[in-house]
Amino acid sequence: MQNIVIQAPAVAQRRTTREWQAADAAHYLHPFTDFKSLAAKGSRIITKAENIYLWDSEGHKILDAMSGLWCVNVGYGRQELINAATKQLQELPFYNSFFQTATPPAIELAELLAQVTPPQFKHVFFSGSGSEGNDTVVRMVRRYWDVLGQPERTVIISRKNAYHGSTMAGASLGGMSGMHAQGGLPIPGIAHIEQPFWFELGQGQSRDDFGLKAAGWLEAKILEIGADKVAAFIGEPIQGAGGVIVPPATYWPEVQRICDKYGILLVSDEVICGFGRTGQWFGCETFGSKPDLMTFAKGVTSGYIPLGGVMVGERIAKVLIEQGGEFNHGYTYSGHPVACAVALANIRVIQREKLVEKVRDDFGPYLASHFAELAKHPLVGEVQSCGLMAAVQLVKDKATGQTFDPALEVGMVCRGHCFGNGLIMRAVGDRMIIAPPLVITREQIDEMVALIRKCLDLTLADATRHGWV
Ligand code: PXG
Repeated sequence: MQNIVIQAPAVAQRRTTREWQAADAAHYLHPFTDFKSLAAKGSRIITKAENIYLWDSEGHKILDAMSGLWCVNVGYGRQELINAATKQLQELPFYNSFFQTATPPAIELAELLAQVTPPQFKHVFFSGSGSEGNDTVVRMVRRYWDVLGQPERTVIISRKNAYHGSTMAGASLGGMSGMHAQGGLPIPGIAHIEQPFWFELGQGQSRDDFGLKAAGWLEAKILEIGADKVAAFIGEPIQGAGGVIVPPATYWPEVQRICDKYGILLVSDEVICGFGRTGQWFGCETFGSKPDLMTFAKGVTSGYIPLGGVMVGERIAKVLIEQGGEFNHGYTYSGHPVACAVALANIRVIQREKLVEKVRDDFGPYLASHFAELAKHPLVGEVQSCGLMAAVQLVKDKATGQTFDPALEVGMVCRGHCFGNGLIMRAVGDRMIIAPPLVITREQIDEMVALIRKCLDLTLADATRHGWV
């Protein structure tokens, strides 16, 4: 990929930007969006993509440092994935896996997933998305305990500021207060503990001490509820949507020890961390836990087509298979043949191009060294990175770590500069985050970091002008 000039693929411009925006505002309700304010402003219309770049309807080229939405791991425009979809659409565009039937791509993908996931996983349950995967998790862990004759074990412990999706169960597991405030959430039987966010909750302690303390909140919650009522603990290895919160190294091994001590199931939500993002195939391998269930989505198909699911560890699979009888759960698109065919092609690309190893040995450390330099910027309070996900925390006072008044929305100011300068970077409050495609080159990392630095400079100039710093 080195030194290749990336061209925009040709796309016929069917309408002008204004026409797209007008039709969008008239008919399309976007996810997580203030409908009225977007209609007034107009959406940015993305029309094409290649490698790590997007183009909008005005012809602007944009470096997509968010991999679409944490998913386009192998980059845009990969012919193998396109061919796999085309071939499968021609051969068998759909058949279900309900009534004692299956399709070859779903079977082959189940087999391949058993190979690339940690050894405790031999079985998979497919869904259409990460949210549906986590709905499956809730039903499956409760069913497991029921079959074992412990139906009172229903409570699932999660964390504040976690993101596990937007369905009723997914949003309940998640710890986003804005989501709980709408639609009568969380559903019963979900409890939340504090997150392992050192910058916010742990300053004054070493990261390692804080990691043990944060894991201790799990034990305290188990004791408060009663271990005989707790079914499982669920967490993202690194909280993604919460702001790329990389936990201290001590955190996950201690969580594992606590789950083992009380016999509680451990669920690793790998929707973002899976398929190479952290420099191992799955985030639990980077952080040293041995989950019983693993939710996946996004990177399994590099987002080319929707697919999600749950890897089911042998501890649970054995009980459900041998003693469980019928599991009354499933989706029309569980094991969708086209999605599974694309996933197979995607995983083979990741294997053949050794993307996981490259993230671990090359791109991850290279990105980390660049981010260590960004840490010197006057607006930056801390940087965090792991593999190809990273965060920059913006602060008012670098010396004391004092944060900005959230009402100033400094993160959004910075995000505005990114948008204006050809870079897609997310703002979570005042935490600026990235998760670029795993095919990014060193040259492209240089380009991305130069853009980030420029946008930090522009944000600092704004903050200085307004008297915020
Ligand atoms: N678990 C995790 C860890 C996720 O990040 C889901 C589950 C739900 O997946 P689906 O496929 O149902 O969306 C996710 C999704 C953001 C953002 O703003 C993150 C996600 C989705 C939308 C926005 O960072 N993650």
